[in-house]
Amino acid sequence: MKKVSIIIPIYNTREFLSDCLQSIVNQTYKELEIILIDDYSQDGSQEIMELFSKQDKRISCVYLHERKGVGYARNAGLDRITGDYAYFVDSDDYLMSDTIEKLVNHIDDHMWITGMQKRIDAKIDFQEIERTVKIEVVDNLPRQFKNMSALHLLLAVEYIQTHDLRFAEDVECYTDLAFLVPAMLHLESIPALTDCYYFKRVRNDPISNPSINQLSREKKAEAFLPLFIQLQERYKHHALASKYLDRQFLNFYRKTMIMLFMDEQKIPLYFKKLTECMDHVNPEAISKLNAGIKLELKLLLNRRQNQFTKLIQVHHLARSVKGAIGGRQKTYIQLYRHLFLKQPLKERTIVFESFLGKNYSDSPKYIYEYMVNQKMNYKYVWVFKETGKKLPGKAKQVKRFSLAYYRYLATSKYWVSNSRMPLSLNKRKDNVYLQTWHGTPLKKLVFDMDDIYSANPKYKQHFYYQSRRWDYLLSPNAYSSEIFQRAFKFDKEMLEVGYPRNDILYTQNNAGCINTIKDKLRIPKGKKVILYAPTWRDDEYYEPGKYKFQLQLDLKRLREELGKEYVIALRMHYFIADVLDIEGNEDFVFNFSTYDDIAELYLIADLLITDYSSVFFDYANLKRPILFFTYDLEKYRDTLRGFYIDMEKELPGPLLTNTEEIISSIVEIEQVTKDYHNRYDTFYKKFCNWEEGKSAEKVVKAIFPE
Ligand code: C2G
Repeated sequence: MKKVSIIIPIYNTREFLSDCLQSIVNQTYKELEIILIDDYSQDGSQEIMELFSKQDKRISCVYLHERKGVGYARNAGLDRITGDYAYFVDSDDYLMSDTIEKLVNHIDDHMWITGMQKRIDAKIDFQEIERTVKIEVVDNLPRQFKNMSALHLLLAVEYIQTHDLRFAEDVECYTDLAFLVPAMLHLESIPALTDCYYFKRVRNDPISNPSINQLSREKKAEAFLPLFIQLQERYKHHALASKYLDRQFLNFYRKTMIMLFMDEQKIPLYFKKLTECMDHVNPEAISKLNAGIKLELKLLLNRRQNQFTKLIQVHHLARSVKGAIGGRQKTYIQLYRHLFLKQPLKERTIVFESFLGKNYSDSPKYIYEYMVNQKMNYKYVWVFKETGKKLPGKAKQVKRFSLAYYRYLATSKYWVSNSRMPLSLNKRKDNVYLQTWHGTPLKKLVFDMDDIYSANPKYKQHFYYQSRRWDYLLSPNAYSSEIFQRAFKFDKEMLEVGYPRNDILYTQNNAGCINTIKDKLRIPKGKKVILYAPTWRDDEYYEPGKYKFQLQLDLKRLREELGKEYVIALRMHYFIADVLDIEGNEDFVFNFSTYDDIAELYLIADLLITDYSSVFFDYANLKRPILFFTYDLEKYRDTLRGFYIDMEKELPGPLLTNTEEIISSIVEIEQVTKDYHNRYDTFYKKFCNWEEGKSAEKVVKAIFPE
């Protein structure tokens, strides 16, 4: 049996390493030598290496004493192999259980063989992947190695040694080029198995721990350009190598350099190196390119930096115009960038938005109303999905994503919002952005989350760029301040003054105000109100921002047991797109899912039922009973999100899993209240003690000059 030496370089991949190693030790092909090279990881990856190597004798570990880079680490692996074949795996990727077996079974007399790569950005269902092996012989090697990767190649060790194949060591990325180019020189084709997979993980956090592919364009340019020159010089007499390298360079120029030059300040930093690269490009390689790019490359070749810079500007302008033709939104964004952002900033204009324009609510509403009541001298603009709302004061209402929306966002000095603003906006230097956020966190937030199950796999990256614009962040309690700083990577000013949205829970918690709201909502007189306000589930969606929800409460049973004394106010999270069916229960169940402000619902509710929503932190300001309907606690806590607090120990009410338990808790609500009295007290002190009905005033005084 032939032995396969698997080489795995490791650098700070603790969170993925077990998946990777498990998939290797579980390979159906057993004759393996597994060489792990730790490139001086700082995250404790070594513990996982030890764990696996203790359990499997085929594993050997090498520890480097300083960071040397992936090229060096793989070469260190090559120096130690004793097998017949070599195979490289990255420590955040993984294989199907029979990947190696298939490769070995089909390599026959070839020097190398490969299969397919699949990019994975969430957990996958292996069953779904078809398993019939077909062999294709690929004779267009330059095309096969377009992605410049030596992964998923099973190579005869004899071939590696005869041709002294090594990875580049002095660069942070593209090390594989140095290995692949000479590998191609002596072979004309490669068999490729069409159903033998290598799973390439697309990491969800390029901010805290980028993979090599996720390095910045600057870093990529610093590695690629000199390596290209070096390899072109080394292989100048090999037509195939030169052609392959030219193609890689031209792709790199188009995909990376031109994008990098969107910021024209970057041109002088790379101009000289690019001209040197151009000296090595065969003129034939550029003959088929479009006229614009060809001209840019010629200007590079002739060292015309000024003309080149001008042409790049034209290139980007043309791109924007072309983009703008794609639709009204794109046109607005171009106008925003090229026209509105250049207009003067209006010092006393404030744009408010709550829950992505869905409501007139939350802290932005109460900050606005405080300013209106104080008759402050500002112009106010409110962003809504549907305009025409009745608001106090004289705010201008603009439709989200309309032309006016872009104009006001570009020219208003202040933005006040409780959620993120679209990535397509560029905040200008003197703009002041108050992020009020929308809740004390129970469920883990952004950079505290491991796997991302939500509809947008680029969630962390987008969140990071969007939150860099925040100048102030509101915090409702000391517990949240600490979490926000870490989970949002927020290092600007935290306004620790409680939530303006909770002011009314102190200033209007009296019979008069409560009855006014009840009348407005047509709640029958003499009935107590149960508010059911659950949150959303990350993995149950139609598309980003549109989530599913299935009501697990048995409304009929609730009505039978509680209908005489209570009514139910249903309130779905603003992400929920499903409309709940309450047919036949209209006099008992009221659906307030689209009602603007949940704070008013808190005021009229005699008790709250929720699950993992932050609503209970706010509702607790009223010191009224709370029940937790946590029928999917384990999945939510252990898979979807993870929690910051131990729900079983710290919550101010019982965790219940079905309608019957809810009914009995409500029937016995006085006893439940007594049972949870002490916990409620501790909870209130920890989460509500900054609230006293004056948060809006404190925020306004901190940010807006009179
Ligand atoms: N909300 C609501 N109705 C619901 C649930 C939530 O009106 N049924 C509002 C509340 O103001 C709540 C806010 O939306 O405080 C946030 O809702 P969560 O359920 O806590 O979920 P999420 O939007 O994911 O925000 O730090 C807090 C978190 O990030 C949670």
